[in-house]
Parts: sequence; C-alpha cells; structure tokens
Amino acid sequence: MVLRKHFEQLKTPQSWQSPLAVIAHIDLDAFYAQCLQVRGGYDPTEPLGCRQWNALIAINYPARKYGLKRGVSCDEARALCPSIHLPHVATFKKGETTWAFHESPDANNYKVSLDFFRLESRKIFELFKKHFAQIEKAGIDEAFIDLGPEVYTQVCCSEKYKQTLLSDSDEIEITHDELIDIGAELVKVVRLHIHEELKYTCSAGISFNKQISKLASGYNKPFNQTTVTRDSMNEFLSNFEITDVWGWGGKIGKEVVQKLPADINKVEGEKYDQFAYIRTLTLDSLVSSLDDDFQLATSLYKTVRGNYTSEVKSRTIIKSMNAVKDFRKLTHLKNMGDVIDWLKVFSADLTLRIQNLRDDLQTTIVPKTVVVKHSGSGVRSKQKPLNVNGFSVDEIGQQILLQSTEIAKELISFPCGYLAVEITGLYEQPKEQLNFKRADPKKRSYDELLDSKSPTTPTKVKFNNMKPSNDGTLKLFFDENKHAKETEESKDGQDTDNYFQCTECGKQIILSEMFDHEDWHFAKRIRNQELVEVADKSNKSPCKLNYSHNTSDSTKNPQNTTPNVEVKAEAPSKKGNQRSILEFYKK
Ligand code: DCP
Ligand code: CA
Repeated sequence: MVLRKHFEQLKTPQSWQSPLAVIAHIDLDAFYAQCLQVRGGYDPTEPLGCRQWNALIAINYPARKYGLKRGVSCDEARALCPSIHLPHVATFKKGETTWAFHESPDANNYKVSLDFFRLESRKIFELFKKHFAQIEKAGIDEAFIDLGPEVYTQVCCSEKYKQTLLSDSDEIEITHDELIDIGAELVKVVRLHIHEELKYTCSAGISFNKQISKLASGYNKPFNQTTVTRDSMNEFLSNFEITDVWGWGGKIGKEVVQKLPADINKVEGEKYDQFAYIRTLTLDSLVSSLDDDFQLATSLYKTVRGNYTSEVKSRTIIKSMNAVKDFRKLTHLKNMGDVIDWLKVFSADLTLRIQNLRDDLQTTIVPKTVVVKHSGSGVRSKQKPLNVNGFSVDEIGQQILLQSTEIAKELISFPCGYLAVEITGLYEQPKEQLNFKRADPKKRSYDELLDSKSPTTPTKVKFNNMKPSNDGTLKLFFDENKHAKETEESKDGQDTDNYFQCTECGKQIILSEMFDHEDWHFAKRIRNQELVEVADKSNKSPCKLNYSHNTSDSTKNPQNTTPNVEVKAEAPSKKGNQRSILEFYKK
C-alpha cells in the first residue's frame, strides 16, 4: 500500500522527490570503442581499442578479457592481444578547420576531435527522448532518467491497478518495488531499441535515487541492467565502499572515511560491509567525527541509508568551454604562423561544440568572452569580449578566431609550450535579441578573415585567481556543477596530450585544469606568505624562505620564494573524473 498523493507526484516534474521515485542511470558500454567499432563495421565480438596517439582511451569488453585496461599503449595491447583492432579517434590537422579519421596522425601536427562521439551521443539521446520526458545528461555516454511520469502512465493504463486507482481511498494497492520493476521494463525496452536501431549496447541501473542507480548501472556490464529495490538495497550496497558512490569518490570520500571512528569489528582480509558499519553510527557521532560539518554528516547519514535524493535536472548549464593543446612534450610552437594554425583548429572545434550545445538545449547559446592562455614567459592569459549577440554559429567561430588571434599577437612569446582558447560566460540569448546584430553575411574562409582587418575590442589582462578555490574542502563533496565547464580532453591520465604533470606537487592534472591548479599553488604560496607576515609581525622573528618554483611567470611570484610554513589546504580535486574503485578493478 502506498499513499495516493505520493503516487500522483510521479507524474510531475518533481517526481524525483516522491518517496515512490523511480530513477534510472543508463551508461553506454565502452563508448568510444563501440563508436569506432560500429563506424568501421568491425565484429562486436572481436577485441577493439580506441586509440589516441599511442595509447588506448576506451577498450571494448572482448578486449578487456585479455587484461587490457584504459591507458595501455598500443604495443602493450598488441602484445597481450595480437588480434586487437586499434582504430584512431578523429583528428583535426594543424591549420585545418574540419576533422577527419586520419590514418596515422601524430600529436605534433594533429589535435583530437571528439565531435564524432558527440554526434553518436546525440543519436542515442534522441532515442532516449522518444521514450522518456525527464532526462539529465550526465556525460557524453550517460544519463539519469526520472521514470516517474512513464511509470505513472504505465500503471494508469494497466488493468491490474484499475480497481485500486478508481477507489476513493487515500491509499492504493501497489508497492514501490512494483513501480521500480515497471521502470526497469521500460528501461529494457529503450536499451533494446538503441541496440536495434544504432547497434550500441548500454547498461542500466534502476532504483529510487541517482546514487544507487548509478552504482547499479556499472554493476552488471556490458549490455545488462540491475534493479535495486528498497528491500535489496542494503545487500546491494554491501558490495561497495562509500568512495564508489557518486559524489563521494576520490579524496573527499577517503578523508571522510579516515575521520570516522575505526570499526573494531572489521577483520582484515574478510569481506567488509562499510555501509552497514556507517549505518550504526548516529547522526550526532557523524557530525562530531566530521568536524561539526552538519551538512556533510547529514548527507553521509542519508547516503548509507539510500535516502540521499537529488534532482534529475533536465537542463544542464555549461558556462565555459576550452580547446587546449600541450606542446611541452612535443615540438614547441616557434612562431605566430604556428599559433594561428592551431587557433584555426581551436576555433573550429569550439564552433562545433557551441552548435552541439545549441542543438542539445534547443536554444541559442552565445559566449561573452574569449580567453587565450599560453605558457611561456610573461603574462599567461588575456581575454576580450566577443560581442556576438545574434550571430550565427559560423560567425561566432570567425569572431573567436579573429579575437583570439588579436590576443595571441599581443600575448604570446616563443617558444610556446601550451596553448588554450577558452570561451566563457556562455548564456542563452533571449529571443528578442536574435537578429539584433548580424555579422557580414558573406561567409569567408578563415584565411580571408585573418587577412582582413579585424574589429578591435579592448583586451583585458586576466589575473590569475589570488584566492584558493573551495576545491578540496569537504564542502564540495558533490560535483553537482560538473557541467559548468566543458572540457574536451580525454580523461585518460596516460596521454600527454591531455594531462600535465605538475612540477610542484608531481600530480597528474587534467590539462584544462592546469591553470586552476597552478593558481591554487600560487594562492597557497601567497597564503603562506601572509601567514608568515602575520607571524613575522607578531613574533618579530625572521622567517625562513626556502621555496623554489620553476615557473617563469614573474607576475605570479615575483620573489620566487615561499616561506616554509605548513598550511592546511588541499589540492583541487579532478572534477568530473572520479572513478569508482570497483569499476577500476573490473576493467
Ligand atoms: N574516457 C576517456 N578517458 C577516461 C574516461 C573516459 O577518454 N579516463 C572516454 C572514453 C570512454 C568514454 O569517455 O569510452 C565514456 O567513459 P566511461 O567511463 O563511461 O567508460 P566506457 O564507456 O569506455 O566504459 P564502461 O563500459 O565501463 O562505461
Ligand atoms: Ca560508459
């Protein structure tokens, strides 16, 4: 028996809040690998890895049987699995504005394009939309679906529940488990539809909140689904650790676990149910263990009981996008010609992504500002306003190229080891502003454009953040804003095209976060300096300066010295890159 009002809530956009919520997470299996397998007409039972330069960034399930894991080199892959197919991702050639599947691209002269994967992703999401109304895009190959409205309709159309629905009672004879099962059937239908129409396999988890359905979708891969009802939840969770749960991954989850009182009943080497243990802890004890962070403690308390609910957001807001290439382990850029060739690629790439976002959101997205970042000597980033209200996507692309070229001419010194163009302040243009202002309707090539005089707009020098961001504090344990910034690099740590190693802390940092990360070090040094100055003033004792940092950026740390003072600050976490431990073991 359930309350009728809770059932009725299922047909509303707030159905995720109903105690009878039915939420699914659908995730494509080995997505990039499948895309290239389908494109190339390879037999899906044969091993295949998706190649980016000399490393594999996605590995299909037949290849995983040979022990291959994401990040292996092509040579290692061939040694373990000689029959493996290794198609390369699509790339832009330096100086060109369209991507293609080049046979053997090299990192010096090509840049990866993920546009093909986005196009395939779009086809899949179009099919999702045919079946479901409330879909949250959680990544290029995954979505949360609030199944409330469809489950509601299904129940209303069923003879089985007709009697109880027509009664006058405040309660109806159905259980939450039955509703979840109905949701699972609907998900199965869409999964089969995707396979039939597009030849892609996906896996799914069906449950009553996002966290559990996400755990469930990865539990039984590939081409399978797992249903977790209220009754089976505790048993299901016993297979995981808290750090496997969406929102509790990585460092934050580990820190939380470390702060909890040790479980005296834990036997090393035996299967351990961490969730059951945390459930034995009262909310008060969680609050005191977690440094009186009530919000964090409450979230943990709810998570381990399957009571952490969060909205299935139909619209995600992306505020910025960047196109990046790291040349530090490649041939550095030597002159402005080199830079412009890459700016053409970046502008084309960003243009495609704006178009993609417009198609996704069915609205006219416009960027406010373009920022060029580079690593070399001197100032590292500058920005200009774009003023592209009412412009078509192509015209926006042209402006990105023109303005970024202007900035580059003022900014870049050679040799240049890192180049990025970021467009920021993305916003939905109000309808009345459309056609307010048009660019030259005659479409010109990028070369023609650069030869012509570009309109001059003021350049702003962007100062790097002086304050440490909140990253790394326990407050940011849920990555609800992971879509705020769209980065296009592969998340693979093995590939130098996508990651850089911080010279200061040695960590592998996703390329698009390089500046933030370095800013964080900088802020930490400033903070140290402040602490020392304060200490200095109060103690009047000399302070030892023993920091050495090999950045050539004089604007950041003019003295190039940092006092030897310990401060409590955490390095920024890699947003959107938190992988579950179990998933890693499985691969
Ligand atoms: N990806 C990447 N680098 C990473 C993680 C992912 O380039 N470190 C890309 C390749 C993947 C795609 O994103 O195909 C989706 O990522 P998933 O984590 O969902 O991994 P897969 O879809 O490849 O495999 P699974 O079947 O485990 O979901
Ligand atoms: Ca996937």
